[in-house]
Amino acid sequence: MDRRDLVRSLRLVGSRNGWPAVRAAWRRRRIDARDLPARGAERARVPGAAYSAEPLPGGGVVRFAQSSLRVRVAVGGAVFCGWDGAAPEPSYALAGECPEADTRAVLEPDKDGWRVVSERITVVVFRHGAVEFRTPGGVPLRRELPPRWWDGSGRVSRWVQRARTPADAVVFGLGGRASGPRLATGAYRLWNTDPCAPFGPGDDPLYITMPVQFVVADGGCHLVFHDNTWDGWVCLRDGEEGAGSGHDQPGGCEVRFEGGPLRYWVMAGSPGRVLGTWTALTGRPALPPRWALGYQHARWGFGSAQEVRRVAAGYRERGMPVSALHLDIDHFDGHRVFTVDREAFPELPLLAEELREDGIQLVSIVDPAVKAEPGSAVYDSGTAADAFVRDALGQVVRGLVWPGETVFPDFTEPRVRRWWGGLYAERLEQGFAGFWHDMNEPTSFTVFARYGESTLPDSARHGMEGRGGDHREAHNVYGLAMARAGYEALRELRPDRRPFLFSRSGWAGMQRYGGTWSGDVATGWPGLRASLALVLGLGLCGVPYSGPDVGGFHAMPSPELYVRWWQLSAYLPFFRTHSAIEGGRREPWEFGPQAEECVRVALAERVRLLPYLYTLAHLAQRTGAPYVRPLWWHDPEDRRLRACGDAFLLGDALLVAPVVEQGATTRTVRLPPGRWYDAATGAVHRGPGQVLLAAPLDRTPVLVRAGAVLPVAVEDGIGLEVWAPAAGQSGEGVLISDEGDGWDQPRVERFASRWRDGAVVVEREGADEVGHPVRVRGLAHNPS
Ligand code: NBV
Repeated sequence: MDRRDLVRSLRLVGSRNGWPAVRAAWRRRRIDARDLPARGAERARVPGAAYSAEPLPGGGVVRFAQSSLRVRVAVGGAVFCGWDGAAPEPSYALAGECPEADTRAVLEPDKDGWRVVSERITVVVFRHGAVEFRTPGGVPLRRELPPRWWDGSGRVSRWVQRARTPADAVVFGLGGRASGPRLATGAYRLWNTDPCAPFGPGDDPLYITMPVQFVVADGGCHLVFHDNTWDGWVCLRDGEEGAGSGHDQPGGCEVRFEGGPLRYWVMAGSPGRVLGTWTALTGRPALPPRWALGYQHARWGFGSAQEVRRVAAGYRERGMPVSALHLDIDHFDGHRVFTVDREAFPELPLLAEELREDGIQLVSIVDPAVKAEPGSAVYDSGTAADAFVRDALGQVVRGLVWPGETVFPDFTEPRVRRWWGGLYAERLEQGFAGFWHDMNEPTSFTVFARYGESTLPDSARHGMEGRGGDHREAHNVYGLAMARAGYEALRELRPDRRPFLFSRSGWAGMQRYGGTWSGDVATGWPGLRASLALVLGLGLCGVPYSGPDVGGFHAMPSPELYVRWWQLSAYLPFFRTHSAIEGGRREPWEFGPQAEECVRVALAERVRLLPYLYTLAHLAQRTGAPYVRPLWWHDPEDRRLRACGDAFLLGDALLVAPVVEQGATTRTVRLPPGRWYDAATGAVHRGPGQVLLAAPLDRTPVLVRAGAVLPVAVEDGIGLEVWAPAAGQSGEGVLISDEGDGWDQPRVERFASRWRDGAVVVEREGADEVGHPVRVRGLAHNPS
């Protein structure tokens, strides 16, 4: 048992939930001991020698002595590999139907075995089951060694697959990892987990795990996705470069699963292309309503409508626009989901209306666990709908969460999703405009991890879309399926609005339904750094909308830390202050006048950049490209950029270098190639290289790409801020705008900037007039 677990467990035992938690842990163990099939004898297996191959649309099938491999290139360029007859469907990750096979790709004999040549990847299948993926130019991207299975009873096979990647390859992704964005040598578990304590960079796994690796190497980028929802591990080993000595050790990756199919997808190309292909396969990110890009404020423990009004008034009086206030579980009646504490929050719809008139939306937390309490409406209707997870003997499984003894909807059952979705009608009637899914790993309190994890029993039964299965297979997609239930319901209940939903847990494809946030990130400088790692890593897994609890979740940050957290988050998609009930307040005026002033500057910049951020939201939805991108986005072959995880590109135009070290008043910034302007001073810097920038407490270093045309808010609408291109060069920008909600086609305006007759001019594609006020910047350093 580690120290964290001990501390957490002792704390829980000492609390009101102490004995119920001991009982719940014991019950969970007993159910699993009774119902989980014993592992029994297992038989190890490898594919053996290939004996035949048959071309099929998009590739073909190679038959080995003890297995078979189907290779299928899909339209769009993603390559599917399925062993032992595994097909792409059914899959929780795929959005809709599996894409058609690209019939131009065919399986043909090769000197090593067989190969499938496609537009972006060449796949070579070796005679004993190794599979190599190469760029069209023949550069190896990854080589999968023959897999190994351990076939057990009940059709469950564990399996392991090792791969080699180039010596210089670095890996990102695997969901939300606090230690990232670049994932170092180590073992990463694939099991969505509530750490049940504030987390920092050393804590793993967390709420969102995904078998998605984004691999970047000099020879090219690729994404590999093992489409398997079971418990597993990915062990990464950095390669070693022999500094030209010819002794390069390849990088290594070992993927193990406790069951489920051995099937995976590989896609390659530039980072933008890879994410385009990935989100074409698993769904484009949902477009949030415009207000969801504004600054938002949450608190566990507002406690009453008066307090909500007081906080809203505080922001209003100080001229600090807040776009949403979030109500946590304390607004429920006894922590029961889909209820309201009517004493503390009488007439919630009225409060919502009042706030809306001030431009503030109300967001509601939604927990999946339902208090097991006959007579309460949600429990009774769920029982009537047979909605709750049962054990193998047919008893409803009970756990322990905030309201006490609880039961858990089985979101992997379509009819349960419909029942659950209907409950959002109550939330809409209360006036809520957005939804915050929490505790959906799912979490059920337990003591001492060795008596079981803080979730449902492994043997608990799930519908799995009619196929039937147990929690070992359903666990990782519980949050994803809950998000689906909420999203689909909101589309029906409020067809003219775009759903706004973010979920603590999730899996590959969750971006179709909404975004996520950090969860309970620890207050402290390491927590601040972890916040950025999470956003960057999730973006590379296709989930572009996320952000941390600004200020950290559990304790009061120092004014300096609070300011730096604000300054980072003002450039992240989801921008929300939040804290635990005992974590202190997060209103800017609680941190003294100097901090308040710094926050005011950061907030003003956020507001100014809204048209740009909203354009990035539209671009994410159209292309899968995250708003927040690693510095190597356009230059993946630059190893120094790959090593840099404490700065990022916001879209194509901005490079943000937040201060994440206590006491720092300067910071070094690594620059991608090109000409960059310091947004504060206008000073010019040339990349590639490294510069030292001033970073006093009231400033985040931000650089702007020369030639960028940046849509920004100006007094009466949207203006264009143009940063002079380098001499003889041109630049560009795009503005995508709409009503802020709804489904109407947005307006897309493309702009180009260039030098003409000694002046910088901007033109709009296909139009004579630019149509927006233009401000040219960076001229002082460009004598014409
Ligand atoms: O609902 C209370 C909290 C919430 O404030 C937080 O954002 C979630 O991550 N919730 C977790 C449950 C309790 C955590 C200790």
